[in-house]
Order: sequence, then C-alpha cells, then structure tokens
Amino acid sequence: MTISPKSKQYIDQEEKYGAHNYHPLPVVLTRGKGCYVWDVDGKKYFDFLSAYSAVNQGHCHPKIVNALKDQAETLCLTSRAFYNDSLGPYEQYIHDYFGYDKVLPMNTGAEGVETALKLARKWGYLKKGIPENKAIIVACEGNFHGRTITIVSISTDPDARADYGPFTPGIEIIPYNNSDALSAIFQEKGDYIAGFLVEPIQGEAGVFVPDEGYLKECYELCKKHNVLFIADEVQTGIARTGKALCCDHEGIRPDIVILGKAISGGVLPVSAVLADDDIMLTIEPGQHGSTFGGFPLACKVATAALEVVKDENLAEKAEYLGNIFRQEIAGIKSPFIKEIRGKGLLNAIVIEPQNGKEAWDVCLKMAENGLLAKPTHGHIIRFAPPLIITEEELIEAIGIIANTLNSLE
Ligand code: IF1
Repeated sequence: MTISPKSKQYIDQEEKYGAHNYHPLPVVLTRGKGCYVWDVDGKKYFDFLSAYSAVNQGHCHPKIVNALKDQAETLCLTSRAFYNDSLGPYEQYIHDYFGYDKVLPMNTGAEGVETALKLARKWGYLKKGIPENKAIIVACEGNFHGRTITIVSISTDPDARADYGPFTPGIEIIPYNNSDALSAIFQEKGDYIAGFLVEPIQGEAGVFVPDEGYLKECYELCKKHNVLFIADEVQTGIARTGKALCCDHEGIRPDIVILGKAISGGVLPVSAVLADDDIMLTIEPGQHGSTFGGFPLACKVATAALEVVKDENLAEKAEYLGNIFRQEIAGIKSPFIKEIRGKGLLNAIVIEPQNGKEAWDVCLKMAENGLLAKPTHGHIIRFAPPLIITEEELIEAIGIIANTLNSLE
C-alpha cells in the first residue's frame, strides 16, 4: 500500500510526538459522513469499523452534531457540585429508554466497567453480607472490558497485562460460553461472589457469539446464587447486534448494564451504568463520581444519539442487514474465508492465510479498494459498519471485500 507524502507527514508526526500504544493502518482520515470517511488525499472509504461500534449512527449525524453545537454555546460543564437543567431530563430519558430505576453517568467505557465493579462490591458487602474485603468478581477468558489496572487484572490477554502488576485481587476467571463452569465456581465460592461480568458477545476476542441460551443459563445461575449479572454492552449495545441491547436477544434483564461508545454516536465520550435502586443506592454521596460524568454537553449529545437510534429504526436495520451480510459473505468462494460469524451488524471473518497473505494484508488491500476494517488477534477481521448504511451500500461494500479476497489469491 503506497503512502502519500501528505499522509506520511501526519504519520511521522504521530511517530515522533505521540506515544506508541497503537499500530494503526497507514490511512490518515480528515472527514466523515454517514458510513464514509475520507483521507487527507481525498480518497473515500467505507468505514467498516465505526470506531469499534461507537459510530452506529454514522459519522457527524446532523441531529447529534446540532445538539452538540447548541449545548456547547449554552452550558458545557458545571461539575456535580451544582444541579443543572440537562442532567435530570437526561436521567429520566435513560430511565424511560432502558427501564432501569437509575443511571450513573460516566465518560469512557472503562470507567463504566469500573463503576459497575464498585457497585457490585458495595452491594456484595452491604446487601449480600459478603465479609469485608472478600468480595469476588467472576469474568470470562478472552474478555475485553477496557484498559485500567483493575480491568487488565481481569484480562487473560498477556499483551494487555504484561508488566502492569501487581493486579487487583478478588477476581476469578472461567471459560466463556460454558455455564457449567459458572455453576461450579458458584457452588465452590458463591457466598463470596458479588458479580458475574460478561460481554454478551466477545468483541475484541474475535466476535465470539456464545451458544443460544448461554446468557440465560448464566442469568438464572446468578439469580439462584444471589450474584449480580453484569452485562458489558459497551460494544454490543445501542442496536449494534439487532436489538437495543444484545441481552434482549435472550430476554434477560441484567442487574447492571454498562453502556458506552454509541450511546453518544461517537461524538464525545459518554458511558452509563444502569441499575435498580437496591443496587444503585448502595453508593452514597461522595463515594463515587467524575468531573465530566453526565455533564450537560454529554446529556444533550447522548439524548440526540439515542433518539436517532429509535427514529431511524437502527436495531431493526442491523438485524436485517446483518443477515444479508453473513449470507453474502458465506457465498464468496475464497480460501481466505475460514468462518463468518456475528449478530446484527457486528460480524467477523476468520481468515485462513493464503500464500503468505494474512488478515493484515487483506485489510491493507481492502483499504486500497476503498473499505476500512482492522484485524483483531491476528487472523480475525471485524466488520462493523455504521447501522445507517443502506442495503445498496452494503452490497457495494461486500463487492469490495469479495474482489479484494479474489485479487489476493
Ligand atoms: C482501544 C478493543 C474493542 C469494549 C468493551 C469496555 C470497553 C471496550 C466490550 C472500554 C472498548 C475499545 C477500546 C479501544 C478499541 C476497542 C476494542 F479492541 F480494544 F478491544 F472494541 F474491541 N467494554 N473497546 O469493547 O471502553 O474505555 O475504550 O471507552 O483500547 O483501542 P473505553
């Protein structure tokens, strides 16, 4: 893939002045609109990553941008030292939208996960009666919940953990997609377990969709053993998998829901933790918070972003277009395609390397052909376009994927 002088200038600048904590595809973007982005040389691409499912509503959605602009000229930030006329209406909107008593507003997904873990521990001590400092959180192998020290203490990915110890105690890891393993740990240590933290689909691990019924079995085990079922819907929520929340597919109502990314349409960092009063009110004034948590700008942007999801029927669209995507990809006869899997418009192709060409090479070639996607864990390419993509655009994009694979054989 040739890198233009203009692009190279920006890449070199990041190399020289920025931390090296990423290895991006060598594409330098300058504009986004709907399901498209443009690079600094004016080349147009389909965005099939959507900033890891943060841009479900499409880039620069006018309704969301206008909400941002209006509030930015009115009142951006008050801190929680005072009330304001944005937070209450937003909290009630979230209550009405998702059906939980209360929301605790934060900023990044990781902060949402940390908040959920703190809530689970608080509830464990104050309501379940777990002995002090003995609370356990159970999580799954292959998880990705963010990058803080406690969250990487939960991770099983050596790259995510190396040289970040010592790690947070009180964590037990079990295999994903195995409710017997959950039952066993509950039998053994259930009295000390406050919460079970799980992604309804493991995104980073490679879009692992668990067996039908897995989540429901885990939910019922949690009920039986008085353990909080904590759903990390940061990536799978907000219509991405064809329902408002991925857990809706199994008709379960998590005790705690963590939202992030597309709750703000990818305009600014917003996360939210949903729970009913018996859990949420275990945290009292002064026991948790954040400068920007639930700030007026976020309240207005997130409200607009969630209205777009409803107004434009994005969950139904993701369901319908996701089926087309998997069907069409399955129809591509290519030795590169080992497996196609996903739900709604969160999908991944498992790549079988061919004549030395791997997933990274496929992504470079797709970029040349006008479609952006990125591998995860080496050989899996995630495909997650904005949910506002039309059927015609989807078919055109699938054509790019097919032509790229064929050209590399
Ligand atoms: C990066 C991965 C995806 C998440 C789930 C919490 C968070 C994430 C299920 C934390 C964030 C992001 C992080 C971002 C890339 C992306 C990612 F590749 F890192 F793993 F999506 F799969 N729960 N995922 O997926 O939310 O603090 O980032 O707002 O670190 O490069 P955050």
